[in-house]
Amino acid sequence: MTAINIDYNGLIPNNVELEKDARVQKALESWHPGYIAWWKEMGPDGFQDALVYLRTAVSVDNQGWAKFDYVRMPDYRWGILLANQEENRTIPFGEHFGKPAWQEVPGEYRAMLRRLIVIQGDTEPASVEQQRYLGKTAPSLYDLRNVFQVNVEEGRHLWAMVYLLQKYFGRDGREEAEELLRRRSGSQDAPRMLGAFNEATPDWLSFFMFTFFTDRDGKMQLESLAQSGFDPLSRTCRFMLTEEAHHMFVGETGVRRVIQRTCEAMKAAGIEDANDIAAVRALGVIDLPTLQKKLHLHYSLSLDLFGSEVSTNAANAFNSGIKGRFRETNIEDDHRLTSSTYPVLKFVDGAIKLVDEPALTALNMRLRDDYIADCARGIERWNQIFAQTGVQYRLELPHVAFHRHIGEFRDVHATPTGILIDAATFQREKDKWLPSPQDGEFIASLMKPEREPGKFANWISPPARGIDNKPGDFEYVKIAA
Ligand code: BYC
Ligand code: FE
Ligand code: FE
Repeated sequence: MTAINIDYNGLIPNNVELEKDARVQKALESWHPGYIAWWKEMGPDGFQDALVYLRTAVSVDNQGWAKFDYVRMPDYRWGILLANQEENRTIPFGEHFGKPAWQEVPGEYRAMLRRLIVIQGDTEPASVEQQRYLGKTAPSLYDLRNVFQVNVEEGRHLWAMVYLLQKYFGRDGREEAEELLRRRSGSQDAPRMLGAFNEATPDWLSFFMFTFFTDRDGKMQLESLAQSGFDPLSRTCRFMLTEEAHHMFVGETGVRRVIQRTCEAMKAAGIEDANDIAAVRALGVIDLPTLQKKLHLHYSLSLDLFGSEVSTNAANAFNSGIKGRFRETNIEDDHRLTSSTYPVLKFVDGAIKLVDEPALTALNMRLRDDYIADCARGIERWNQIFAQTGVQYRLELPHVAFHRHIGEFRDVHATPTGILIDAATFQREKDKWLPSPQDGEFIASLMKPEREPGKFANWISPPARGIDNKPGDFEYVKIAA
């Protein structure tokens, strides 16, 4: 392994020997002011002068990954950090299987690679934009610090993709880097590229669901790109994945703490029926059916991020060695998929059926299946809380045909259990399945900031332990006077 320490001396911290590459260094330094301007305009609203107890990478190996310190967000050291280069790495799949991994962009795949890097890059600032107003209503300083940690790291993920564009794609790479700062989540004229990244994140329950479900799509896509035969992409994704784990931790434990608090409040008040929404809401906690509706929403939006079940884009990306499968190197097969098939859930003759498709074109479906299995494990961990607290309830993932806008099921309507219904029925029933305006108003009414160290809003439990093992009343954010 060739390990290079992170150089924190220049404007842009990095472990890619940027100082030896004047052209790229100059390109990144001239992109930097635009990035800071974007951060100030579209990053967290307020709090830019607050001291936030943030984690910064000091090395990319497993020991000593992180250093914690109080930082003002605009002073966060956004850097270019690649996982160490694996010696003699070979392309792990596709028609070039077994050949040495590429250190430069293969000319014939340039357009495809650029497109995937741009799509990946576009999601990162989009999520920061979506989370822009959450600071105002954070249920504790602990949670406030966590959303800011997620935000600075998503900002760094943008840097990771922009580095690849600037270093390997010349003038059009520079243009794409500018466009990444120009598009805006939810904008009419210049929206972000993928659907889920133009949706609102109106409250903290949405934020936790987003980091559980949508950041988990990020994990799956980054795992696939970490397999890439284009080695710089693989290395940068491998390091991003170590940050991604924290984002999913925030989501999983966030929802867990909401469930915990609701169950405890129900028990204390002697409420047995989780569907007695009025009684539960009167306790100032989030009722479980509303939680289930938020889950339906964020899960279905995240499923759309896998693209069409059957996709020639996906087949081409795999065949050419650009984008692999989830944990490709652990799979035991020929890694070429030229003759195998994969079962795909399709809409055929008015019914939902499993149909065998060529494995190469079914790669989006396969990744989505891996994603669903990963989600389901998380849901089961949440469901254990009901057993532990003695509340009769279960959270469920809805059927993949429910509430979809991309792929096989985009033109049909289905219930959360997968029964096909007509548009009028869906319209009539949808407030039972997805958050209604009234649900939104109720949740919004709970979103009152709690800024005293060690205190938490009534609707959420404290975390099991502090960040960096800090005590319960630690002041994670020092809000400037
Ligand atoms: N919305 O063959 P198809 C993350 C377009 S999240 C709008 O079905 P393909 C993060 C598609 O672009 C991870 N358009 O799909 C999480 C294509 O358009 P063109 C982000 C969509 O290409 C939280 C057409 O439909 N990374 O990191 O096989 C916080 C037909 O496409 C959508 C990646 O996604 C959609 N949902 O697969 C922060 C990895 N879906 O080209 C960050 C890179 C499809 O015909 N991206 N379309 O105009 C990819 O690998 C693929 O582009 C996709 C789509 C999986 C997204
Ligand atoms: Fe990210
Ligand atoms: Fe993330």
